[in-house]
Amino acid sequence: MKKKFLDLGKQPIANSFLPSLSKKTLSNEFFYNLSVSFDTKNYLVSVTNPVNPKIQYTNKYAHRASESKTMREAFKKTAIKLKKKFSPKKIMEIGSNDGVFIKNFNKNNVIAVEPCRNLANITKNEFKTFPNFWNKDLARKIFNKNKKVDLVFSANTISHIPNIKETFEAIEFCLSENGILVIEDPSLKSVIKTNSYDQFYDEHVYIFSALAISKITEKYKLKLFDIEEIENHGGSLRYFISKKNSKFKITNRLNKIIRSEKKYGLNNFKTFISFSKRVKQSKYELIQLFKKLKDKKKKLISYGATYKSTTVFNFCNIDSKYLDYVTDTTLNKQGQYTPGQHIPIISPEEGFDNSVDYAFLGAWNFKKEILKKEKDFINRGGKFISHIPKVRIIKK
Ligand code: JHZ
Repeated sequence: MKKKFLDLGKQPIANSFLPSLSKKTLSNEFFYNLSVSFDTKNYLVSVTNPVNPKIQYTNKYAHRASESKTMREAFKKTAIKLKKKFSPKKIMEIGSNDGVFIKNFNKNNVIAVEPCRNLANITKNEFKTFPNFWNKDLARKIFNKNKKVDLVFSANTISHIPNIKETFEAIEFCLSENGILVIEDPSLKSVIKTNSYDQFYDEHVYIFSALAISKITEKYKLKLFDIEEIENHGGSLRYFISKKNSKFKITNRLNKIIRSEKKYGLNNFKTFISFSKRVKQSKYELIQLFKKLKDKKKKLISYGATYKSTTVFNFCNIDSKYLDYVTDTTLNKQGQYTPGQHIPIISPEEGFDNSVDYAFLGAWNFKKEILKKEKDFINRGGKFISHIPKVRIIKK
């Protein structure tokens, strides 16, 4: 049974940056009610009413996975590791974005699936790219009885697809006998532990746990046999999945993580109710801090026009009254406005200057990279603010 535990209010599509604030653009802005539920049977946490993927993954999709050094390095490291461990001959990535992962493989061995045309266009000349949504029809188009894949990789994508049954059945269909599926997605335990409620937005239909993925895979003739805790995006899990009757044996570290999730209460509705209370407190504290700084006539901006910030700004009603603008390195976000609260987005070159007193870390998942990069800002007395894991001004 699905039980609702968190209400994040009226939200726009997290990636629907606005090109202008014209009447027409504003009147077309789409909003929906974002709430989050827990399925007591499958231990699955999901957005209660997912949005239609066709309005999310368009030819204007803004996120570029290769925009941060941290992620470029992480994908490279992962590719090397997977090559060494599984020696896959044929590889497919579902949700290949701008090619940050596949570019670490021989182009003749790779198939890319990416429904956002603007992103698929980036990889299509070098890699065999299908500009389609992942489903059974596409799986049948690419593969047949004899042609199968040894490694399916998918980072921050499987959790975005509402139809779990179709997704996993299509993957099971195309895996070779001992082929493996490797998925990376934010970990539910990290989200709850660090109070990162902003990991909930329209695209994150699911926030998975090992408990949930092991139940899901069982249903679709698959087997979760191993897992790794990784640092990506504030704490993610990398799941290793194979066909049910593959040679792979369930590892001790998987059993250990499942035990620790149970101990933490990820199979218990009460855990989510107390999380929801902490989220309300976080909202209150963030608004209080922003108000206090504005009363002192400080200049506040936000650093990184993330999708996560869409949730924070709309949940907490943070607009240009508090934040002068948001800086972001992504070219196609610059010159646009944030979804729902309409804060201008500009380049760091233009906006991250001496006039800034406080910068809210919208991209808190890259805190290490950003603090290292912005030493000058910190040395001249500039301060970063984060709401993760607690609302605070970051001390040096
Ligand atoms: P970042 C997206 O979420 C969407 P977002 C998606 N649904 C998902 O799951 C995750 O990614 C993985 C900028 N930046 O990665 C670049 C700077 O300006 O946290 C990005 O626009 N300066 C697929 O949007 C943004 O911040 C910097 O120094 O929440 C970071 O976005 C750095 C490091 C980043 O993902």
